[in-house]
Amino acid sequence: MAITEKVRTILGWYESDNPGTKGNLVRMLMQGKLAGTGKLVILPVDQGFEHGPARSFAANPAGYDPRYHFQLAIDAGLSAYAAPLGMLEAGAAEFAGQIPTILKMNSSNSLATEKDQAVTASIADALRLGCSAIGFTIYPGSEYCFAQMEELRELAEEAKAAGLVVVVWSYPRGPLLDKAGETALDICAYAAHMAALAGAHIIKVKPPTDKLSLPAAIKVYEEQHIPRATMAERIAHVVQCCFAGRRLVVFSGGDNVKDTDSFIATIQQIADGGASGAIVGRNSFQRPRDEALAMLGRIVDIYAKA
Ligand code: FBP
Repeated sequence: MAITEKVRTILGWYESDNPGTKGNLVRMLMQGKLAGTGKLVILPVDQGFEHGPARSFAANPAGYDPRYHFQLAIDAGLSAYAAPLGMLEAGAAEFAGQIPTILKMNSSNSLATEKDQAVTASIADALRLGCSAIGFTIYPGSEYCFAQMEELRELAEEAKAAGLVVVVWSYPRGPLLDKAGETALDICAYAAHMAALAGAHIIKVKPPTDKLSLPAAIKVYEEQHIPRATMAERIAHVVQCCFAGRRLVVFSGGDNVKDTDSFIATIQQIADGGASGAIVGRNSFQRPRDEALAMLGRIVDIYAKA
């Protein structure tokens, strides 16, 4: 399929990348129902590590089977499917070539007391499994953030040399930040910017609230009247902080929201702010399959029109 002008423009943002990496970006941007639009909807299923199996899959037990998620992403016409090593190994051959995959390279878990992550896969794994991208989480603000950034540097260098795309989950947490601080606008924008600086092709952050956290930043946000009253304004600011919109920035879904209409309304506001797309895990796979497909269809429609 010929790429669209929109996809060509996006490829132009990534000036230093080799044909392999650009080809893998194209694979994601030309996949599924959003092919050619420059937008992405991704299914992430790494919550088994992050939150444990029952918290992740008991609500919809079909999700205990890794193959369920490949099929869900394919049937919903999504752009890519992201998961840790074992999940991808359990379906990589059966679904080969049907959906671009992102190998989640590091994970935390709810039993750990430290805000850190273990690297649980390699670039060789990503290539062996035919992945388009690696995914890596950093926790800006944690005591371990420098080590995490250094791990990312090494893996990103290797991934780019091998022609893979680098997706960075940038989730602020640590002693300086309470729960409200983790999603405050200045912190979210800062975390997204650091992911861009670390060389991410695709940046993944949580949708920001209208709170501000760092005293030195609050002063600037207020003096410069940076708009933040609406979700769309806040998203626009985060996107601007990622090289003036010259990086793909996708926003995560969060806990399962029972009221689908209010969840969809939030996604609409995020899209209105200029997001590159959505990466929605629990809100997808914790719903019964029919409901999940209907809801993902609504998200895809929003981005198709954005
Ligand atoms: P969700 O849509 O389920 O929030 O998934 C997005 C995600 O980034 C996952 O990849 C990750 O496991 C999870 O959020 C982390 O959530 P939290 O920070 O709430 O533990």
